[in-house]
Amino acid sequence: MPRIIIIATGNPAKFREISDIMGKYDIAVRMADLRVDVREGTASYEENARLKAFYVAARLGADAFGEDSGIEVPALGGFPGVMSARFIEGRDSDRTDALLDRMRHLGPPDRKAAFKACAVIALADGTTVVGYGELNGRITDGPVGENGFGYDPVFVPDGYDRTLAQMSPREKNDISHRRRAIEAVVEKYLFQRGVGAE
Ligand code: ITT
Repeated sequence: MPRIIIIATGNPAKFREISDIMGKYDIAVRMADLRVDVREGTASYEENARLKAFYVAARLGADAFGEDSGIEVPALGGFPGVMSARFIEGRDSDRTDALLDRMRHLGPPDRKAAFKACAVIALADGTTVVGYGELNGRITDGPVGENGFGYDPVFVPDGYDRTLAQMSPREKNDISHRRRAIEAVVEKYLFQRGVGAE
């Protein structure tokens, strides 16, 4: 019987990526069938990931996975960071346009950016494990590509000449911040549970 982890996200695109990335482990994932009603803070990805995971673990009495992520532009002081989903209301494309607008005056050296993710698994016994991931790259002048979600159409990873939205889901999942955070947290989780120890 695989272990079951409930995924505390309201974002179906994120859930698909998490589910694909976790596919290589002997873990079954389910999207939480409740609204993850947490007020996300501004302090850190980890704080928000913990809030989401604990919310679901406490209500469902099961091991739960929460993830918080964002994109950071060093030339803008790390903006939008933890506020990536919320710095203006509207759709993903509105926020992408707003970011491009703020970067209009910036040349190539200042267009460096990084996706960051923190993943937390809250265990039904009240303990937690945490993993981080990062993907470095640059922001384009305009959106290109149809795949993925969020800022994918404006982000080209280092070493590539295509945006994440021009890549297949598998290509993105091979290199993403989310993959790195998930691998880090799941390996600790399995080790702690006495499965797959090195
Ligand atoms: P949940 O909180 O319900 O998990 P969410 O979409 O609100 O879903 P976050 O609060 O973690 O997720 O916000 C993440 C923000 O960063 C959001 O604006 C995303 O579009 C963006 N983001 C994170 N990872 C991304 C990725 O892989 N590709 C594109 N954008 C991403």
